[in-house]
Parts: sequence; C-alpha cells; structure tokens
Amino acid sequence: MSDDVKIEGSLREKLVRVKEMWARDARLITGHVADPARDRLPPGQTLVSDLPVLDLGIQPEVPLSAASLTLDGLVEEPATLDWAALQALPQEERVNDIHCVTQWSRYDCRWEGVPVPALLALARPKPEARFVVLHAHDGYTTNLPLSDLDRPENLVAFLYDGRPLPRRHGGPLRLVVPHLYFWKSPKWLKRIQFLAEDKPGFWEVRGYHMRGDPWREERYG
Ligand SMILES: Nc1nc2c(c(=O)[nH]1)N[C@H]1C(S)=C(S)[C@@H](COP(=O)(O)O)O[C@H]1N2
Ligand SMILES: [Mo]
Repeated sequence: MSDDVKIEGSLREKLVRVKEMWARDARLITGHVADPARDRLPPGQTLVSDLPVLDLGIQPEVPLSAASLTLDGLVEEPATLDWAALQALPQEERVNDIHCVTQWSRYDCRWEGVPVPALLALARPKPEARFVVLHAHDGYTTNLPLSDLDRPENLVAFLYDGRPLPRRHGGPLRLVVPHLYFWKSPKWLKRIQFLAEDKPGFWEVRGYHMRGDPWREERYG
C-alpha cells in the first residue's frame, strides 16, 4: 500500500476537506492558557466521559495471525515481532488522560501493553535516528520526534480498561502517546520507521502540527 490513505467515497473526502479547512483557518485555537502543573484540562478542551471513536472510516480487521509490529529504518536490529513475540514481552499498565485535537479530553484511560522503551531497546535506533513515522493497517501515518516516542508512559497497548482493545479503538494493537494530541497515537499500528529527518504523516500533510503538544495548543502547523 502507498504511504498515504487511498481515499474512496465522497463522504470521507468531505470529512478530510473540512478538517483541512479548519487547519488552514486555525479553527479551534482558543488562545487560552493552562498550566500542566496546576490544571488538568489543556486549553480549549472539553471533558467527555466515554472514549469517542475517531478514524478515517476504515476499521481494518487485523486477525492475531496477521498482527505484528515492524521496527525498521535507522535501527541496528530491524525486526518484525509477531503477536506471540509481542505477548512474550513484559507488559505494564498505564492510566492517563487523552486529549483529541477536535477538543475532547477523557481522563483516566487505562491501557495495558508493552512500554515503548522496551521495544526501542530491542531495535536500538542508530544515533542519526531522530524521528519516526508510524504506519497503520488503514494506511494512516503520523510522525513523531524520537524523543516523544521514547517515554516510559508510552505503550504499544493490547488492552483497554482490562479488556482486549476493541477493533474500533485500534485492536489488536495501537500506540498510546498520552502527552500529545491523540492523532499521534495510531490505531492498528503495524510499523515504526526510524528516520533522520522529520516527515509529515496523514494529518500533518493536511495542516496539522508536526508535534501536537496539547498544553501549547499545537493543533495546526
Ligand atoms: N490508524 C489510525 N489511527 C488513528 C486515527 C486514524 O484515522 N487511523 N485517528 C487518530 C485520531 S484523529 C484520534 S482522535 C484517535 C482516536 O482514537 P479512538 O477512536 O480510539 O478514540 O486515533 C488516532 N489514531
Ligand atoms: Mo483526533
């Protein structure tokens, strides 16, 4: 599959175009100030009680037999871990607040999976690796600085709220990077590609921010 999502159907095209327009007009930027040391809700966010479902309208079915995670590009030990290999790694629980750029936040989301630093220890990024592109089974991509990926709270998650991650939320495996807007957390993750230079992903090409820190309201580029 190509790097970009093949957009079929006028509805999806329209949805993407609306968000592109929002990015161009810097919609949803409130300019409010919030301080993570004092506040729990980042600027311009509204608290919700359930975890909404957001994607491009394609929710790929990934059977466990096809679930795997490839680590490649600028790493010493490129690897593809299949489901059994992933399950054999030590798993941990994380509880965190999630912030979506479309302005909802949900507190205390409980995930279980493999902490990202353990995966990085296996693949061993080369010194020149500074960024990653994350690839998902629906064709979605997003980019991160390696320093934002390599954090102990980040998980390759298999469970949500004590149950296998439902397909609509990216099951069987997704990334969770809670300190950035949720578009940086790909559902149905299949590949982490290590690069020397930053490379925009699906939404970043369409005007979203290259980093996406909710405390700085880095919604658009
Ligand atoms: N593969 C994939 N991952 C994705 C997306 C997507 O369209 N495809 N959307 C992102 C966006 S914009 C958000 S807000 C969250 C939503 O995750 P949820 O549906 O589990 O709440 O997934 C992110 N990860
Ligand atoms: Mo989002």
